[in-house]
Amino acid sequence: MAPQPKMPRSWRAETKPHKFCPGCGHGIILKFLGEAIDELEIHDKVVFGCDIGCSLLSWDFFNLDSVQTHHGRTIPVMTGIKRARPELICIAYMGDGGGYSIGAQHMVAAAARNEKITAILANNTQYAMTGGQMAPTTLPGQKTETSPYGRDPEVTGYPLQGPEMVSAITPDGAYVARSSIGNLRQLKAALKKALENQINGNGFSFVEALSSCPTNWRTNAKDTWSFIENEMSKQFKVGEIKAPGAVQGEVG
Ligand SMILES: Cc1ncc(C[n+]2csc(CCOP(=O)(O)OP(=O)(O)O)c2C)c(N)n1
Ligand code: SF4
Ligand SMILES: [Mg+2]
Repeated sequence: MAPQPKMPRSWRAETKPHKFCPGCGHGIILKFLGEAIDELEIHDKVVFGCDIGCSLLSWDFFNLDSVQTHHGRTIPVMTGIKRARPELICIAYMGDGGGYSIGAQHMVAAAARNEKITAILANNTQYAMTGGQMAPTTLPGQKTETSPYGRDPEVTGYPLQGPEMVSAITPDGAYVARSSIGNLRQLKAALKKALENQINGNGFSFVEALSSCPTNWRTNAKDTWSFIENEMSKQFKVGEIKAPGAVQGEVG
């Protein structure tokens, strides 16, 4: 008999194989989110919310209470659920367009208020679901459908440093990190710490994960990894940025 894939307990097996393209980072991030939920044994308490964008393909990904929201509105929906039922563990999962562009005001407001939810954002440097348009995270010189000659920072600015922004506006108690699908141990450690921060009732928890989109980047496996490791990681520094009572430094 062929070996069976080992799935986190929190995954919904009957919806696998999942709907993301081959090589997509979303599935990798959600695998380690699932493992973190398993290890913390919080299945009965978690409410998973996903945004519009390719993150919406996770609406039936987990065997957990799940809700799919309008574009950019996952943070306020999960904030509402958390305020009504503080004993629940509320996770808002979104893309860089959802969190830093159309939903930027919600990210800023929730961070400033230190809402006790966990926001997880997949940064793939563009609006993937709609065909690869420029996003706040698009790298200088990066070609997209709406920057065919490469992003010119003189005209459209430099990439938004989301975790650094969230770190600057959150009060004590917040947990903020940037991780990457290029460093799985660090990614899982950051996701687990973000959930623990909510379990402990400390404040807003935020993890940005550098993610891949080979479909819109039009890259093979080698070039996909090279873009993450050599281009994205230079622009976006991976590591823990803020943690209650911790010395600032690398996660995991
Ligand atoms: C209010 C609204 N505006 C625009 C859209 C069109 N739209 C759907 S997905 C998307 C971009 C998603 O990009 P991102 O949030 O980065 O997620 P990704 O697909 O890259 O994972 C846009 C602009 C929409 N669905 N709703
Ligand atoms: S278009 Fe990109 S982000 Fe969307 S599922 Fe495919 S690889 Fe993933
Ligand atoms: Mg995106």
